[in-house]
Amino acid sequence: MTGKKEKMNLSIVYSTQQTKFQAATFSGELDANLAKIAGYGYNGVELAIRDPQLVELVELEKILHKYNLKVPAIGTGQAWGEEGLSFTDPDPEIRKAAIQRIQSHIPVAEKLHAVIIIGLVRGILKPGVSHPQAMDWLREALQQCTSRAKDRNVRLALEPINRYETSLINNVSQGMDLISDVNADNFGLLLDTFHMNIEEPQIEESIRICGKRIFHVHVADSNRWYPGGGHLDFRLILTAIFDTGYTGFISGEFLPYPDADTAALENIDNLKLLLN
Ligand code: LER
Ligand code: MN
Repeated sequence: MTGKKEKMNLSIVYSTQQTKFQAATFSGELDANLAKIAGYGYNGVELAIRDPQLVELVELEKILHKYNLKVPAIGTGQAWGEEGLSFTDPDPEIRKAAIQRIQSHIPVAEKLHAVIIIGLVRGILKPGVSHPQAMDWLREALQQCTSRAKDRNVRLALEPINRYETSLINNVSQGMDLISDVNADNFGLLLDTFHMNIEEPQIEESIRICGKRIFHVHVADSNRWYPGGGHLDFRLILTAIFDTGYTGFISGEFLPYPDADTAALENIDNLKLLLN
């Protein structure tokens, strides 16, 4: 593999609260799950956190330290999924609450050296809201959040998400346009291979276009199973990612099929095999 990484940083999504989101492979008892994740060979865990107020940070750090796990990224989509908070809601109070919620992640992200993910908290196009209006709200919200995060050296990564989940930023080209509009060094993209397979004309070319703006990566196969469970070519995809100079984590976000443990093991086995 050109652009080969000697040691791939591998993480997997863990939800700190119960969630309806099906592709959070692990959720539930913290210590037991992090023990499992580390035992499988992962060196990181991506934390899905609905509200940082609900997280016992000292306890969390203790357990992360015990299992020698890093936290590359914090997922925030449950604020949308469970509470309906979004940057583009027609109700200004909801938009304000969404901005405050994302800003409340900044101290935790700073402590854990994690990127804050902007997934569905950007919202969907609600009835009565025009696309240009939603994009204005989105840009303003991101400017407020990135400028607050900058003081703490925290980065934000917006995830292009496929058209069946939102109509706001589905692909890399729209994401890169938003990056130039927001105009902040600490704002980049999270590339998710499941969404890319639906939306990108050519996955490796889109990865190349992002270059240094790749702040985080989610892997799932074409059917959102673990890599190897579908028909994506992860050798080509990982090569393109590492060729940009990316040294961050490759984070598994896939369905817990046939079960969470098998999926986590298959992911790590299959990705490590690509290095040999
Ligand atoms: C979250 O990372 C994601 O990929 C979305 O599909 C969530 O709805
Ligand atoms: Mn994702």
